[in-house]
Amino acid sequence: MTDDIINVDYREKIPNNVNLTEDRRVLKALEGWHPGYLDWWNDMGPEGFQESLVYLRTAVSVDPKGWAKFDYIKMPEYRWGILLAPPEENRKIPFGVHLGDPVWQEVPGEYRAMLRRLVVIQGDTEPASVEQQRHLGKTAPSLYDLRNLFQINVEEGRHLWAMVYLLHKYFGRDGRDEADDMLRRRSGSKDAPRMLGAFNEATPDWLSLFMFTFFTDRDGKMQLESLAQSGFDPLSRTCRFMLTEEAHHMFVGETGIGRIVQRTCEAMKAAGIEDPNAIDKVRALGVIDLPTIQKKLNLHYTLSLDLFGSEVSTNAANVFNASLKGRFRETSIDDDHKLEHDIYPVLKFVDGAIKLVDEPALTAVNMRLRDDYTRDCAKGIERFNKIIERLGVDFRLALPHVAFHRDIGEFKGLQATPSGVLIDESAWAREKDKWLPSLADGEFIASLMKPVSEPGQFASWIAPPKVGIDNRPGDFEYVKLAA
Ligand code: BYC
Ligand code: FE
Ligand code: FE
Repeated sequence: MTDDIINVDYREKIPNNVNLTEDRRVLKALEGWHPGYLDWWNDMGPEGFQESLVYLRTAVSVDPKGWAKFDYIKMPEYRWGILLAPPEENRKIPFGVHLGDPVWQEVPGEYRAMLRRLVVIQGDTEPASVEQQRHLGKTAPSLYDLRNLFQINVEEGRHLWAMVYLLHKYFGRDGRDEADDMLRRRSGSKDAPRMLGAFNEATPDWLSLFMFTFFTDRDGKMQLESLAQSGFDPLSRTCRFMLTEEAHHMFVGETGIGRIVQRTCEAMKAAGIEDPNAIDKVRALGVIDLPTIQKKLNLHYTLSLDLFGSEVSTNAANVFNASLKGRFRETSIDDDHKLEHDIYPVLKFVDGAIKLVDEPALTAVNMRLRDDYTRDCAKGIERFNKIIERLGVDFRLALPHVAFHRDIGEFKGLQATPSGVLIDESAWAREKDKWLPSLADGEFIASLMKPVSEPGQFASWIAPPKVGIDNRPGDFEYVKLAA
């Protein structure tokens, strides 16, 4: 592999490993888009911290063994780059009607619209998350957590660049228009909302942030894994590098929730509280009670389930057939990779009951990806349960049933309990505050959200991390706040 593919050229205004200097048309188009991006970052990026020095990693290579460099940097000066994982030699299309053909380096004309739609939807989520999280800096439980939030934010900004590069390079004029629209839509806006449901929801507090990065960034992982299988090689290579960054986002979610759970259990034990449902007593300790953590989990898991689209979907069948978007770990699945005759069991609402129904596997690829996602989530939940068990508290967190609180697909418009029992509207209205965060829960959590900005100090409701970022000591000043 030559060095100019592995290493990133930082002498350029737009760092990249795609040889932009020799691609005048795309370079000019991106330079035209850049000022609008910076305006967007300044308007919609982390509020109140644009002048702070943040200890951030920047990707300087795409070598899996060492691609990041850590340094203090002001976020608006972050070097957002265009980085594609190295090409795999002689890569063949791993699924769909083009199975076995050499991968495409250009967009096949017949699939242009379909592919553009995938790139636009993927791209739209990235700035959306930055917008959703822009207020959280003001209530960070520590400088360590503040830094992690900002690391995620700048990398989601880079993920937007990744998709915008594809739009400018491969989709001509309409690609340029789509890239401009990415900076025009706003999370939660009435007139120009972001495209997918979960990306228009609020992220009001840090428990929500950790749930979001655990559940919604994990949808990102699953979707990127599927797109990394694409027969369109530039998309595949882009997604492969994004996945290396995604791992950190999920780490922040998982350790964040784990540290909150740990702190709550430790505080309960120290105070001699045995009953996890003694909510007022637990809250009086300045920690978040486990039932409230369960409610937040219910909310963010189900919002993220909706991101997989309908269980049975012709859109999904078409993009699979066209060899544009594959399945999770496509190449390790033992089947024909065309799904001409296979079936897949789909949980559906039939004759008033929830039943498993065999569907053509081709139309059920969304369902399959969602099942893979659920398994991945469940493993994480078990790791939380280990913490609770180790600290001797009698409580288990669990994923709710997939029919609970859904707005997309088979269970849209129905009401079900977290264990999957169908109920009517009035029962739902009566009970829902037991299952989803209520106004009062939100107010309680908000009352805990006081910023902590002494190096090495943490808010009452969260345990310190086991290790620092980049092996830094516990009292490291991850963010130097501007005076
Ligand atoms: N909200 O056949 P259907 C990430 C629409 S996250 C609103 O059911 P399809 C990240 C759908 O667009 C990963 N609308 O589903 C995480 C369609 O509308 P049109 C993001 C929805 O198309 C954290 C209609 O319903 N990447 O990276 O098979 C931080 C019928 O669609 C929703 C991707 O999603 C919804 N939830 O699947 C930062 C990958 N669901 O076209 C970043 C690219 C469906 O009829 N996207 N609809 O008007 C896709 O592969 C697919 O578009 C989806 C939907 C899986 C999202
Ligand atoms: Fe992302
Ligand atoms: Fe992410």
